[in-house]
Amino acid sequence: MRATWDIFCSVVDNYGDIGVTWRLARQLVAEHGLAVRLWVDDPAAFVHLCPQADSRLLRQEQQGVEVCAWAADWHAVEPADVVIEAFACELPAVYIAAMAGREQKVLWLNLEYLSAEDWVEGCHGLPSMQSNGLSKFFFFPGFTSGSGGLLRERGLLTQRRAFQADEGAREDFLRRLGVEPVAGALLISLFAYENAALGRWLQVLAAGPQRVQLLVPEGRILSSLQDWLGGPALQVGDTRQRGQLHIQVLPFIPQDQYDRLLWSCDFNAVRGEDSFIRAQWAGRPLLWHIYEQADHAHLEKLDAFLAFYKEGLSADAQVALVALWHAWNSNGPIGECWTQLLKSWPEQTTHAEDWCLERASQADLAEALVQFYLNWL
Ligand code: TRH
Repeated sequence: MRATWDIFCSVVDNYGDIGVTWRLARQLVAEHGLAVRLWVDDPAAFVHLCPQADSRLLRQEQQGVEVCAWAADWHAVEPADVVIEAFACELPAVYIAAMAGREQKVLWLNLEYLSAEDWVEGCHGLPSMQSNGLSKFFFFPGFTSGSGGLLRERGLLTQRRAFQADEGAREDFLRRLGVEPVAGALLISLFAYENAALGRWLQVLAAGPQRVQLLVPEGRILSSLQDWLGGPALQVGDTRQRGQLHIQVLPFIPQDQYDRLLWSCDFNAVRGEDSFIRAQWAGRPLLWHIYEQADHAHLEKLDAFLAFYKEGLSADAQVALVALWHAWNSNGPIGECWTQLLKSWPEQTTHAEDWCLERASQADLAEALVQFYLNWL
């Protein structure tokens, strides 16, 4: 009998919650042969990531995963062997009661947000006793072997390298997206929240010595882009040129295609959690727009990652990297910081690939979850 897994996803905002859980669910099915139900409380957000899905269906199978609507009026179901509440979402009370009453014991996990902070290793895997006698375990993704690891599908890096080694594949992919490559241009993808620093970066790119092609999937950053460009409201497919800078607005594309976009670009600006990890697997220099938290807690998270990521870079390259990421996340002088970063470009590029390979030597998150379950049994 295949072990059954229930993953609960409450979409708070944006696409990170559903992006992570949908990716994890597919991997547990494809690589570990598990029977997985993904409970989503916002079917429209799911359809955004999986356009072939139907948001009206209460249950549907997508890529081997049983995707279920997590409706407010919960109907009793038999709990699975393993239950994951993603990002501390609150499970239906009836379901929790059924978990406690189940003859065969249930492993209950809270999959936490990603952080490179030191305390993660100490908290990863800890149980917390609940009032009904069940234990809930905290499972922390992370960048070190003492954490739960990062989502990474088997063969991902092999596919990525083959794609990057094949210039024709890259051009075909971009053309299918409606992108005509600009000869000799540095290709940049931009996925971010609204960011007042954007205009200062674009100003420098427009006036810079090299052509730049900027691809912007539809999303929150478009309003900042619009502010800088002025003129009529931007639509998917629109292109604009300012000096050396060629801009194109792309549609929001399926996750697999988004990977290919990241693999195609020389530099990726990403955000949140999942796109941040995918950019690391792309092996190219990146810029992270971290999800803002109360009391600037996100800035500590940003620095914890930077402290780790910058290791191995020369002193000048470290300074340039940190300054750029700070400027992007704190409305700083990103134009000057970009110019500085370009001075260590070859080093930044090599470093991105080295970082990726090092992280890929750890167990991935799905594998770590399965192993945790087997150890717990
Ligand atoms: O959407 P996000 O900002 O999600 C955030 C973060 O997860 C954050 O930690 C969390 O607290 C908050 O949500 C609630 O960024 P993220 O995590 O990168 O998720 C975006 C998803 O969208 C990711 O799976 C990649 C995917 N994507 C596509 O599939 N196609 C696209 O064209 C683009 C731009 C993204």
